[in-house]
Amino acid sequence: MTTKKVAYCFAPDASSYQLSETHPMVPERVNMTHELVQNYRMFPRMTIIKPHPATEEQLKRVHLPGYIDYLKKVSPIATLGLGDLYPCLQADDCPMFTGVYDYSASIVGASIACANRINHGRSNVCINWAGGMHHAKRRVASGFCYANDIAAAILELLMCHRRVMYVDIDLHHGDGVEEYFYNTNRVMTLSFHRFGNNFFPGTGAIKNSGVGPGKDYAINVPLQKGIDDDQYIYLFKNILNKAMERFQPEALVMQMGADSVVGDLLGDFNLTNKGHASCLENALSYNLPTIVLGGGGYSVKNVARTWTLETATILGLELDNQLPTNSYFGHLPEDSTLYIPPVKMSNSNTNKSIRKVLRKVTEILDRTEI
Ligand code: ZLS
Ligand code: CA
Ligand code: ZN
Repeated sequence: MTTKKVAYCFAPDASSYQLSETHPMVPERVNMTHELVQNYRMFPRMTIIKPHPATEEQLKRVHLPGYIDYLKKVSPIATLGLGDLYPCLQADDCPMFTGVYDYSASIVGASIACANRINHGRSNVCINWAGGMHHAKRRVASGFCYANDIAAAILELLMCHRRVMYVDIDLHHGDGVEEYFYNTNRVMTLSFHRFGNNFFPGTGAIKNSGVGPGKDYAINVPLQKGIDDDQYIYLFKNILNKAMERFQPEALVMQMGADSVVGDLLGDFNLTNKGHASCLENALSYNLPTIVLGGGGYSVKNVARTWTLETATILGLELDNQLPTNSYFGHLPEDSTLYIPPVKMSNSNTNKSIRKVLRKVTEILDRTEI
């Protein structure tokens, strides 16, 4: 049984926006998760927090002031889906939309609220499923991410913690977060991601492992299509264990992008949501103060299933496979269950290639000193 003090940060305003008519990023998935978590009766077991939006000053700690001014200025008049008329935003992936500033500020505000709870020792684990926007850069939006809530939360944690570990199991490389902390040894970034053939964002090779004092503190784990639970969990546990041993962090930030789960609209991994959640369970076993964030995830019902299961994992609860009644899932058999099974598909990762990745990453970690 868990004895962790858990806080759940929820900003309803962050989930009410639409990036464009056809955009795969659907903020509503956070409301779906919220309703399932509520209907599984988990709320009495956590402190529910309604965060404030980030202030302009807080946003400008992680972004170029001109970029934030620009987001604020265009935000009220932007038309749905006219992204390519604007600079700083990457065409189709990051369209300008009405409320883009408020949307970004509320996500960042929620992740900062998590960091503050951790800093004051009020919670051991703090959740923000709307967060995890790992591609946003100092001066530009990228990959569906407008403001980097993760970098903002890590900066806050660094005020009270000597070393912060960042672990990213989103399907995509956590390039934005890596870039913010690429030259420091106070943050270790560890991303597992689909890599090769220019798969977005194209960065995250093993050999790119940091610069200056940050050399060997940016850890990348490139993977191919079809990876299964056994291979992923094997790599995750062994790499995290080694990283924890070498780096001895005082706080942990988990990016739980659910696009690495089987059946994702943009992904082709074969992880079940139980496998995905077991990575979180393993990370929590280090008993560090931890922020748990969302991220990608484009088959929205699977995202809600995964983050609901993970909320239960944090609370140390077992959930019934039968989903409780809710307003998003219908009555079809495939809509009635929580657990997502693997599928039969080709797997381009061999056990040999997995062992090779582990060996190369271990070589880098073995060079780190604290
Ligand atoms: O990690 O692959 C790309 C860039 C492009 C190809 C797609 N076109 C539209 C733009 C240029 C090279 N972008 C990726 C971004 C993936 C971001 C992942 C975010 C995260 O999960 C964290 C939250 C991409 N893959 C798929 C799309 N973009 C994409 C698919 C469908 C659409 C609709 C809306 C927009 C245009 C049509 C779009 C993008
Ligand atoms: Ca990742
Ligand atoms: Zn992703």
